[in-house]
Amino acid sequence: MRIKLIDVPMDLGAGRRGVDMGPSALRLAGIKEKVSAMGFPVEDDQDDIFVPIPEHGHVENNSLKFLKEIVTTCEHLACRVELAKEDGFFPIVMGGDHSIAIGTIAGLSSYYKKQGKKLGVVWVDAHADMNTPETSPTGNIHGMPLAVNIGLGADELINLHGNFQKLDPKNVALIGIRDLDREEKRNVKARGINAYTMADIDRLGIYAVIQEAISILKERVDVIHISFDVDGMDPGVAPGVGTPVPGGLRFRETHLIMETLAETGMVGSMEITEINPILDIRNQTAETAVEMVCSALGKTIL
Ligand SMILES: [Mn+2]
Repeated sequence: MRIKLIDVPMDLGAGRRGVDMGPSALRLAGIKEKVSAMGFPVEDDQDDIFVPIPEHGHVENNSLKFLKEIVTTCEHLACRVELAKEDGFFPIVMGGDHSIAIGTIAGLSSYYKKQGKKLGVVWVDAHADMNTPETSPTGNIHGMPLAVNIGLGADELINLHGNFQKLDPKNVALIGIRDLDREEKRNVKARGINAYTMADIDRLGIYAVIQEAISILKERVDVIHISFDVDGMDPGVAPGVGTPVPGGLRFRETHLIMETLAETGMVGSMEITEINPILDIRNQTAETAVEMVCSALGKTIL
């Protein structure tokens, strides 16, 4: 397995500055060295993805802030991800706010569609990211990417990198959620997403939850993408995030999700989002995220 690292230093979809430094924090935490040390060749993507800073962007619609800029960046990202897959790489996309998932998943979906394969996604997050411009209280696009991927939301976003539905909602497992907007809850329930709240995890235990999610996906899909919003973890483990919510996944619980996914042999790509180094403590959040990446690639304790 050859790995390609793709940097997306974007914070246009978030409500506060700082997650644009996520790729730097992950590199400083040694993502390249640690993945290389597992025996995988790691390459950097040769083409920098252009991301304007918010000060140079334009908010034309308060329900979809920085829409034009995010569309341009995500389209570029979708092309880079698709090309990486065509060249046989396992892409690791480093965000950036979670709106980058619109680009990552559009690129993956386009690639797998041509291969006749079905894409599943494990989405680890404190939030459901299932808002639409109508339901979002903020207009920040990082609260919308999962909705967009299943075909809900602004046309410019859902038709990005091809006019087709990028993801079947039944092929999504949403894990760790604990903070949803009222209307957003309705979107999650109505669309048939396999959602596992922190209350479910408390009751069943994380191993039962991830096993159930995997057994559902195994029946339905050929490959799995991990969309990892680090705010899915508890703020005690991952304090450096833009939107911390108490009561999240603990250190070992998060590892076990990744380890169990790696055992399926179905994971073909991953993205890490929402690391905010300004709010972090000595880069601990990025360091933890790198450990989770290694687990997702198959690192085991023994
Ligand atoms: Mn998210």
